[in-house]
Amino acid sequence: MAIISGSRRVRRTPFSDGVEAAGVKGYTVYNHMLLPTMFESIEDDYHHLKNHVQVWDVSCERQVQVKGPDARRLIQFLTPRDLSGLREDRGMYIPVTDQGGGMLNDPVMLDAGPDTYWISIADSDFLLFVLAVAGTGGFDVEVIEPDVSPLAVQGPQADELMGRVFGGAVKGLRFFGCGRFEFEGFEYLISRSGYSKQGGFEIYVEGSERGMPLWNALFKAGEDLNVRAGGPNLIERIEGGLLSYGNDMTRENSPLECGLGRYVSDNQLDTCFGGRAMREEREAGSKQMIRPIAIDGDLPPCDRLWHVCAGGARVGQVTSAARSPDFGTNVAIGMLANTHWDAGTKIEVETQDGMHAAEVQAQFWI
Ligand code: THG
Repeated sequence: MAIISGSRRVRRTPFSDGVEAAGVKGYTVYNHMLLPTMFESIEDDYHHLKNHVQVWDVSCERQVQVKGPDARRLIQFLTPRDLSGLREDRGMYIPVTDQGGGMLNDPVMLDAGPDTYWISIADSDFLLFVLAVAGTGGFDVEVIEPDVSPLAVQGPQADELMGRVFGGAVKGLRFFGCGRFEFEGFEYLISRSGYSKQGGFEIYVEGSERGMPLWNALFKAGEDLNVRAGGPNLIERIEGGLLSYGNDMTRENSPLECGLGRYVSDNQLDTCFGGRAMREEREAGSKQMIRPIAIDGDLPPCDRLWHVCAGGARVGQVTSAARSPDFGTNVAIGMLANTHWDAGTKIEVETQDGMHAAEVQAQFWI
């Protein structure tokens, strides 16, 4: 593919200078912002992520800040996940749907202070939706995109590196736990989370001017750990079954079809947006579901939707696929009809280069 032309619409991030100095080789655009996807090669970055530690510019995980007396009530209206367990020291993954139960976004939400929540969004114009619901629903809230840019530290040496920069206490965070930790006189909100299965943290950097000093400090402190710049890795996230909104799921899909049923709470379905549709689907059973799929042969890049066929009929689609060095097969994420979603089912995948034999897996490669 050709290079991306920069402009104010395709926004730079507070870390873009560092990303460029580190030799970024590939970008995608996410929430109208640059997201680095490749430094050495997808495979080299993959091995490095699994063995060392990487610093990721995930500024494109923009925050929708909802603040005010009705903030909590508004967010509970927007998600089917029961938020009664929300604590200020824990983030929560919350699916959000339209009125018909179609996925609009799958963000992470955090308590960012008194009556203030940050919704760390996937790639859809979620701010517009929240603004409209808040305004027409009479919720007493202010909705903005604050100057906050997540910086992720991922990989087996993430604890060591973060401890060096923010102090050892940060290593005490549990999965999705969060707290404030100091660096150069400012307290950063940090959570143990991130878009990989290798473990790590996300630092919510408030104030663009703080971006490069923190970036540089992490690289300096991690020199002997072989720290590198990285980004969400295609192969690693498919192995781990991490879904990408807009790609593996869209408004065409419900949270249940996406395998996110554990975040759809029965006690919210009478009151939340899209609840009736989700209840009906839960009672009737889903017609299709996200499944892990192993595909044979040499694959072209999965840069479009691939049809899945069986016995001459279409039974689903594959939306992410890559060769996995560690598992010696092509790993893939697909949406399969209930007639063909059982583990062990043989299917065929139609790529731009032809048909490939494939098999439904019992679980992702974790
Ligand atoms: N971190 C932050 N914001 C984000 C993402 C992130 N916004 C965009 C995108 N990623 C949102 N999508 C996801 C998808 C999966 C997860 C987080 C955000 C995730 N899932 C855990 C898993 O599948 O293992 C389970 C989470 C749970 O059980 O609560 O981490 O990565 N800030």
